[in-house]
Amino acid sequence: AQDCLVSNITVKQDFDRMRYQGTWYAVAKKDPVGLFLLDNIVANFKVEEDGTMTATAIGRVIILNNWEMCANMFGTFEDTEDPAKFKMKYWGAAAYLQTGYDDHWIIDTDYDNYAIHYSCRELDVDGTCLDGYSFIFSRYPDGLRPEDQKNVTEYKQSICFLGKYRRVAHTGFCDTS
Ligand code: FEN
Repeated sequence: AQDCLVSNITVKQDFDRMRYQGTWYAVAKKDPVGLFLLDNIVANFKVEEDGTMTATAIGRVIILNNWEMCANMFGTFEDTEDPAKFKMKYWGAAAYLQTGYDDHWIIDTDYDNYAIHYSCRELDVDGTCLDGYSFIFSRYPDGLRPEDQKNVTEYKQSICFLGKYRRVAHTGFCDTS
């Protein structure tokens, strides 16, 4: 949305959760305020037998005393009237990890190569997003295909997060946990 109103952000038409299943590598992220995953972020989506979408995510965090850990996170998705807009309950395998309840919107995906995820946690008084986060996911750990980059950049702009992303490194830190 040109006006950056969250209510005007468009999401993937006829989102197909079956095709979205499997592994997605975070290649870029826009962070929210507060605690989050640092890097080496890999998500895995699944559709359960009753049709519910669930996901796991792993990522590096630094806890107290500068201790590096891999956080194992779990999410369950509640459907809404829009098939590409979910509410996600999430929690961590370890008790020190924060739990939460976030919007989870799929802005665009071709299912086979890239996906743009969006979550606004707090609306500003003017209807723009005051605190939110976003992931650019790729089916490949090495990043997006060159032919998808222009498309993804346009969608970053459409959610008013262009220029706010950082690359997500994949160093192998969380590959064996
Ligand atoms: C998402 C898609 C797949 C499922 C899930 C996703 C979201 C994950 C979130 C993770 C939050 C992590 C936190 C970490 C934390 C969208 C990838 C579930 C929203 C909040 C610390 C850091 C330091 C410390 C304690 C805790 O709690 N980190 O001392």
